[in-house]
Amino acid sequence: MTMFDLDGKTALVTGSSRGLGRAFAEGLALAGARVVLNGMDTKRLEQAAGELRAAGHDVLTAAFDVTDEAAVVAAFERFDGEGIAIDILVNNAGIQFRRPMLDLQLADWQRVIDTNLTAAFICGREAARRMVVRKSGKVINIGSLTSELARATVAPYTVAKGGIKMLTKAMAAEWAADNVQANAIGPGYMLTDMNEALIADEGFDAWVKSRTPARRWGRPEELQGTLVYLASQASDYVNGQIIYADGGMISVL
Ligand code: GCO
Repeated sequence: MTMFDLDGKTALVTGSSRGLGRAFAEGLALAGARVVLNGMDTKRLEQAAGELRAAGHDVLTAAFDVTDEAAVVAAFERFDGEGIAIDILVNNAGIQFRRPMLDLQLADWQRVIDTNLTAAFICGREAARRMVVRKSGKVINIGSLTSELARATVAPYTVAKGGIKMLTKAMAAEWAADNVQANAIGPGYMLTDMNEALIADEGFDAWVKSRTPARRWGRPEELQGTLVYLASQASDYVNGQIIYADGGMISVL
């Protein structure tokens, strides 16, 4: 089963001081990767790093704003200078902003698009510039059920996640020939702090449980296996795909 082994690989996970990103970093570390945690809150970032190091994992931190092109370029130049080759990039950083479009300000629309979509392009470009030279790399973008289906009040998130699905295909189109595989994961409704308000809403909670064949919310750690698969040799001939880990929600009416 060495095809899933990430020993000797270094993975950068954006937005990984909490939520799904934290679970993704842990999953890659459990498979043997050195992980680079990213976030804007250095206190939270160091706390997450300390927890993973206490569990015996090899962890670095890189605090930069994924929406700031200059900061991303500088971060990758730092990695170059320190001899850190990013073998696996997980474009996870994302925000949610729930508001009907009729009441939505352009600035709020733009903030979500910048963080959830454009940042994946910027970080993907910087990582791939190095991966294509090494003729090896894995890019895993984090989509959503809203990569396929819309829900009222989350338009910018939905548009960004739909873009993530197509950005993944575009990355495959341009980078697969250099042995860089770009794929995506579409999480279902997961028990994360971003969904706290939804989980606490009895009506929404009942809807998720009735609409999901598994009849429950997902746990972040339940995404780790899909991520390790897409980050490992096991998926070397898989390109441009989005794998839904959603309890079956996207597959049924
Ligand atoms: C929402 C939720 C969703 C989920 C997830 C579903 O407001 O509907 O935040 O967007 O988080 O993206 O795949």
